[in-house]
Amino acid sequence: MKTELKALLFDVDGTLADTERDGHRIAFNAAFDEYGIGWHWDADLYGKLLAITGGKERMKFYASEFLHNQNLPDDFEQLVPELHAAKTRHYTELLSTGAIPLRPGIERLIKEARKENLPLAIATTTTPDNVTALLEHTLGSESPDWFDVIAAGDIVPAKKPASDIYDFALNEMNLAPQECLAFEDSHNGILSSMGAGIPTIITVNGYTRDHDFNKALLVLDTLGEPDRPFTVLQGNAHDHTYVDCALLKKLHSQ
Ligand code: XBP
Ligand code: MG
Repeated sequence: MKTELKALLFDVDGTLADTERDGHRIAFNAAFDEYGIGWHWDADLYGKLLAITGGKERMKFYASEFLHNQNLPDDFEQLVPELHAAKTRHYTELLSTGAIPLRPGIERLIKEARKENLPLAIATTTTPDNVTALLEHTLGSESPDWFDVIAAGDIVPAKKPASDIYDFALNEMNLAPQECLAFEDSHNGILSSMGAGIPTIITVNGYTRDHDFNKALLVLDTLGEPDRPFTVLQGNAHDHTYVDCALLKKLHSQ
């Protein structure tokens, strides 16, 4: 017998909102300027750096793989957490201006799931403050409470593509992976969600359109809206034109 759909788990960056190029990247550069270290990540370079999830990990990856650990600021290892705290400050300030909207269909689907008493959770590598800031400035100050679990950042030692953050969220909700659906936007993301055994729906973005999603339940450009249909890139959308709970139940029982 098929299990009932009992929860939806959302990634944040790239899935809830297009935060990377015009959000995180801008905040990293602002922190680099603040500390006068002479680094600048343009949009193309940042796409390559997204191979590594987590801001602190990404800075260390840049230093080792792109700068070959040459001419780094003094005490670089110790500076990374400080730089990252500055980056988080710049990023949350940027979000507070309303600069980054939610992606199409996200608010509608979250509100419909709430009406249907379908539990919600977050599983992300980003810093918890970033999640709260995004939710508060897009869905309102109460909205972090809409999620049974917000699993984020350093709460687990191994970030995506490891499955740890999804394993953590499932454990907190006391649910089996087959009782859930995950929403992701990237290869690292789906490795993590499917590594935890959760069937996954992908909405691609500019940085992830060409990633390998062959194990996904469905790959779309966006979740779509009634007046703004999604484009199906892979899988069967059962003649729906936007993602709602009815479609999710069909996909889940597939
Ligand atoms: C998101 C990330 C994050 C952000 C930065 O990956 O890679 O690292 O870019 O966040 P995913 P912090 O969407 O797969 O969770 O700087 O707060 O670490
Ligand atoms: Mg993501």
